[in-house]
Amino acid sequence: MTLRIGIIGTGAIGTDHARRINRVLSGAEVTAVTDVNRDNAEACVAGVAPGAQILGSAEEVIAASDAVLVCSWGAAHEAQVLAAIAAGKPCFCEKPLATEAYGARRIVEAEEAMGRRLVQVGFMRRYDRGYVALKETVRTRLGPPLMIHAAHRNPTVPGRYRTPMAIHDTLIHEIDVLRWLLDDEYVSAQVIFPRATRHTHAGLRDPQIVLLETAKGVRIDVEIFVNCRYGYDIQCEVVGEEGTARLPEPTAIPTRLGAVFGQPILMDWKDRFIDSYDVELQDFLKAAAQGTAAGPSAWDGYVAAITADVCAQAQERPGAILPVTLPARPALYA
Ligand code: NAI
Ligand code: ISE
Repeated sequence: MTLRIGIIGTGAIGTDHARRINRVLSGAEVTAVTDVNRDNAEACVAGVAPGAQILGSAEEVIAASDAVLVCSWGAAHEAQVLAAIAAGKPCFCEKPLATEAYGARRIVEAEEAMGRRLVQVGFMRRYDRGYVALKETVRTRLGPPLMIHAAHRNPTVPGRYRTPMAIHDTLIHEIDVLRWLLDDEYVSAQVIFPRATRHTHAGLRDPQIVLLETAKGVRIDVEIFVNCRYGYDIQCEVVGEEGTARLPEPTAIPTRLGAVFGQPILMDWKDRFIDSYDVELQDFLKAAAQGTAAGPSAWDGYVAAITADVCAQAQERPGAILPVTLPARPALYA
């Protein structure tokens, strides 16, 4: 059976997911799309989803599909995911699950009431070969992890990007993947601001350093620098009792040319985890065919949202160490 997939929000990533479902992955076809900007829906259909009808609302897409992808702006995710759960349809939601923790909690509660998992959150780094190998090394060879040094650097961001987005849009990936990497939970967060780059503006403090502490006592520093100019660069080094391990660099051809030893650096986030998007969505399609969801859960999205809210509060009080308090994990997510 070919799953009928609906896509809500056909901008950059919605269109890219439509392409991979129709051209790369197996078992599904994009049959319905919607976007508040109809031009974007038309461009998506014309470019990569010729078999899809353009519908007027998220609800119509949900009704017409076996499973849906929510790829709209973060603020719209909560209502659209809740509508998918209410209809009993598996739903892949791009990060963030909701822009504030209480929205994510409502999704967890709705899924619990339904009694089965229906939501997968788009934390694709858990599917990246580099992070998977790093996790295995940490688990088997490094001894207890003590510290993580990480960095999330973008060459530039759009003018509408503001200070809190460094947490909700950008750091959210590290919040999820580092907790997964360590199999641990956060207990506190702190934000400090170094000297600002001249390439930013009044609405964006850039760079920032977020310091996280876990229940097992691991200390994590994450640099977020979204106007670094030189490339899209994701770094992660774990320091354990017996040694250190690093996230591998993306494959690139090193050159010795003109008296320079060189290695290219990617500029676009779309290229950095391109394989992991394929794997995460294939995982979604496999579970959706059984009427359920796998992979990063609504609970993971909720924990990330709670942590992000604390980090955003910590931005308001630079230097203050704020507690991260998590509720008990429901049985559905054991
Ligand atoms: P975008 O701005 O290119 O596309 C979003 C689309 O959603 C636009 O076409 C917009 O018109 C549409 N839209 C907004 N609100 C809507 C609503 N209520 N109903 C229907 N359509 C609506 O943004 P982009 O980069 O595609 O991001 C979309 C989501 O994906 C965001 O939550 C973002 O954080 C996430 N994302 C995840 C990435 C990842 O690495 N996992 C990478 C990039 C984005
Ligand atoms: C973007 O929205 C993403 O999700 C990318 O994966 C991330 O690395 C980038 O910083 C965000 O702006």
